[in-house]
Amino acid sequence: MSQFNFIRRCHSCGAILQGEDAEKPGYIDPEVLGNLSAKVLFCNHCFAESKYNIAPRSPSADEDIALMLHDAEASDALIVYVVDLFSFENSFIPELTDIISGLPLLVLANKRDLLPSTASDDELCEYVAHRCRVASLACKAEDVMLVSLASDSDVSGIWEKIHQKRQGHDVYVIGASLAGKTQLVSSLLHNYSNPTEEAVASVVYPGTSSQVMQIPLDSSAYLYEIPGTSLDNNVISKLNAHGRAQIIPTKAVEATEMHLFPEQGFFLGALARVELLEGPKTEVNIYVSSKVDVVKTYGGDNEVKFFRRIDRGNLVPVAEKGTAPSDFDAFDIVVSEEGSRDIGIAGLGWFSFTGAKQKWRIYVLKGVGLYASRAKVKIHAHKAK
Ligand SMILES: Nc1nc2c(ncn2[C@@H]2O[C@H](COP(=O)(O)OP(=O)(O)O)[C@@H](O)[C@H]2O)c(=O)[nH]1
Ligand SMILES: [Mg+2]
Repeated sequence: MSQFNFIRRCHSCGAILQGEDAEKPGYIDPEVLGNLSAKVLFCNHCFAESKYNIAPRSPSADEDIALMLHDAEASDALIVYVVDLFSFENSFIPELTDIISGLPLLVLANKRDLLPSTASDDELCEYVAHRCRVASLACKAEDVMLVSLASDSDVSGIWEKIHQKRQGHDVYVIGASLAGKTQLVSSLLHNYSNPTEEAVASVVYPGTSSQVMQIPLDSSAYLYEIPGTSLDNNVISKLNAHGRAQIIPTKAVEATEMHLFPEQGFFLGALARVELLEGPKTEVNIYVSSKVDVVKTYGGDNEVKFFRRIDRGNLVPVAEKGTAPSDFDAFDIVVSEEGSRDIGIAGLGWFSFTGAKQKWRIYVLKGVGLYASRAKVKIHAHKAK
């Protein structure tokens, strides 16, 4: 008599599931495959593609950058870390910060012009240093300089700090893509006289296939501008050029104030949704580019309202892959700290409030990073002047 064997296949791609060869299609952990009571199974590849809520994402590390940073470590180089003050909290990459954690550090917190002028500079430096320490970099407020590289023409203070801190060693300029590294290097070159016979050049960094800018500092040391780290956990990576232009502010962000009772919340364009699930009436200040729609919600079925607005073209910006509930991750954040707090969404902005045991639910495009932190701009600072 013929025998029919039950073949288990991936519910998403249809590959025949197998637990032997991780390189071949249909691979699944053998213990999961052995679970006969599971009716629906996904191969590891499809599971990773469709996963929800495993953890807010870190950006991915690049091998060439790791190799360059190992050189920096071996030569006791100064690390000049350029960050975009508007949005840098999710850009640290543990594999890379581990390599440089023992090196001298100068953090250039760029795009100061995008933050309210009423925010205190001292508090911003302390905030940046704190976020660096959370990312395991030894950093004090004195190691942070607030700058607006696009508009400041005088970078002599930066050169001075670099020479003072590098102690004759090399300098590596690092940071996420779009933080302002190229802007920094071109501003530095305007204020540079070459003390050597060697030219400033764009070279292939030894042992890698990456092109880097190399500026001679003396007969044995260089400043290198190394490639930017990825923004793949940033909203920017989910948008086309038009959407990017909408989420990147062009002037200081102004707080949108809102008072929320439980069940109320807001949409941030078609890119994120925030709901106050539990807690007292809470005042929030929302900081996003002025081109992002901020819409208050009053409870009821926000999901239906959100996608209906998107369908009608009534909520901008919109991500192409952001028009169905399955395109979003959801996270619950319970705030246990008191004082001025922020919850931020990588690349899009943040909202601040006074911590009082609130429970928030945040929906973000899949793969976009979130953070909860002490406040970058204290809750009433924008009213100070
Ligand atoms: N608002 C503002 N934008 C800046 C500033 N510095 C750089 N940018 C912009 O940020 C973007 C990325 O700068 P770039 O130097 O190419 O970054 P890189 O990827 O780190 O090299 C460019 O569009 C710059 O015009 C600044 O101080 N303020
Ligand atoms: Mg660049």
